[in-house]
Amino acid sequence: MTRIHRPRRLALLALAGVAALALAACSSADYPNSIFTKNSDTNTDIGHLFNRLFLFGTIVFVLVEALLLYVIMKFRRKPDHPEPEHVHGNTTLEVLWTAIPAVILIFIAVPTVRTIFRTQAKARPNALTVEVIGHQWWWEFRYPEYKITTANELYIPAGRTVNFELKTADVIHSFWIPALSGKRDVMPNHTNFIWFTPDSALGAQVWNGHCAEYCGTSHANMKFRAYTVTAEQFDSWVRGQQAVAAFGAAPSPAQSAAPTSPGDSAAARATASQAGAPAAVTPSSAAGSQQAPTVPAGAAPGAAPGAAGAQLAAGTPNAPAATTAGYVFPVENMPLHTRPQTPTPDGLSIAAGLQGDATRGQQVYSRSACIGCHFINGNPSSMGQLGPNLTHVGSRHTIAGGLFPNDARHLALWIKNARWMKPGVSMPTLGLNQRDPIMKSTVTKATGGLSDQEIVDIVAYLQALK
Ligand code: HEC
Ligand SMILES: [Cu+2]
Repeated sequence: MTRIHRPRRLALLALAGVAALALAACSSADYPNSIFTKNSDTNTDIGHLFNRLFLFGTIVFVLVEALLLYVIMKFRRKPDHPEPEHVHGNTTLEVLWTAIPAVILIFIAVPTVRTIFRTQAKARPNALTVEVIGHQWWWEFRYPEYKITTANELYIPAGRTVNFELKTADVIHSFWIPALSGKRDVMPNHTNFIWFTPDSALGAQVWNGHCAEYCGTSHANMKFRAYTVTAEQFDSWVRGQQAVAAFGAAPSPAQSAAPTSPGDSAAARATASQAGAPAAVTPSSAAGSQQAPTVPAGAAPGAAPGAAGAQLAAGTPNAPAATTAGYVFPVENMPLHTRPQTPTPDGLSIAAGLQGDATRGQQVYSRSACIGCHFINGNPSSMGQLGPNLTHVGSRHTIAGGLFPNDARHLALWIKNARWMKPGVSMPTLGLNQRDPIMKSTVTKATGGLSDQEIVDIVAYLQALK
């Protein structure tokens, strides 16, 4: 009994498995990180190659299995059958089973080698160069052509070939945007390249990027976002990013009326000169009319209430793109799979009801440890190179390697205790009375600890850096 039923049950199981696999392969829309896309020349090429190899493989599999089953059935042992004839060598057969696989290999090798040569070739000379620098555990993106440095958020124009120069500040990482291209290692003391052309039909969309080579404690937290945008949006974004930090927030009424100390008036002057820089603050809409008039400090439309007062409501997104100088991908257009959902540590919080003041925040920031690690174009005291460039941090939608949304609450918690939010980071724990998980000590006033009010002020300043 069982002897008859067992194979049938196995066959049924196998069939169910195949059916499940076939179903799973149905819709690529449900798999936003799938590599099986036609979003770029590279992925289209690799997809063609994959399909072709899969087809050949399937044909060979079906033929071989059919033959096998046929032989098993046809020559199975039957009662009273004589012992079959013993054969030694058959030239025809041997030539055939050498020649057929050789031909199959040629069919596989030619398109494979051709695709390798195509994707490994040098990028077109007119390609957009983006320098990618891997850091433990975040991504730096530089556009040498435009003199832009940003972090964790990559903007690339759809339809133009982008040539990535891959470098690392420390260990080996791997640069990967699955839906747009293959991955490539980022090696110490060596520049690797990878290029692709996002399909011109893509328009403004956002894609997930990952580090694909284990690089230490927070490797899994080393992600980034890639925005494909139209050529016009890209130009507008470039102009916005090239501008000096757009900190045009009006000083609070008390300060603008009568500076109380030389320090205050110096800060106010600094603010005014930054706001007066070309294209620093424009009232333009998202797509950006770039010739919008320069707005003097104190009269920046939209900047006064929005930038000076950071709202600490959970998940408050940045002020809408209306206050930005250049194009920024609209945060509300980000699909769920590109929005960080990382929980924050239980027990890490900021006192409720605090109002941030961007001008005060700029002062606190400019005399804190921050300036030794972060660069802000337009804030002469902030010249550090170790951490992400914060010149336009307010125009980014995520922070910390795509780990958290860039809103007031997450920024404040991050400044308070980055090492608790993301294990292993070199940014120190800075909140007063917070425990630094790496130093295993408590932050005090003497070690530069920041009060919640100071943190909220810094957040208002950072959010004003559109
Ligand atoms: C010892 C160097 C160091 C100091 C000091 C430091 N940071 Fe950082 N900061 C970093 C590094 C490194 C990262 C990236 C961490 C990561 O994502 O893995 C970072 C990330 C950030 C980010 C997220 C940026 C982004 O785009 O992801 C913000 C905002 C930030 N720091 C603000 C501050 C502020 C404000 C201060 C001072 C109160 C400060 N940092 C002090 C090194 C530092
Ligand atoms: Cu990495």
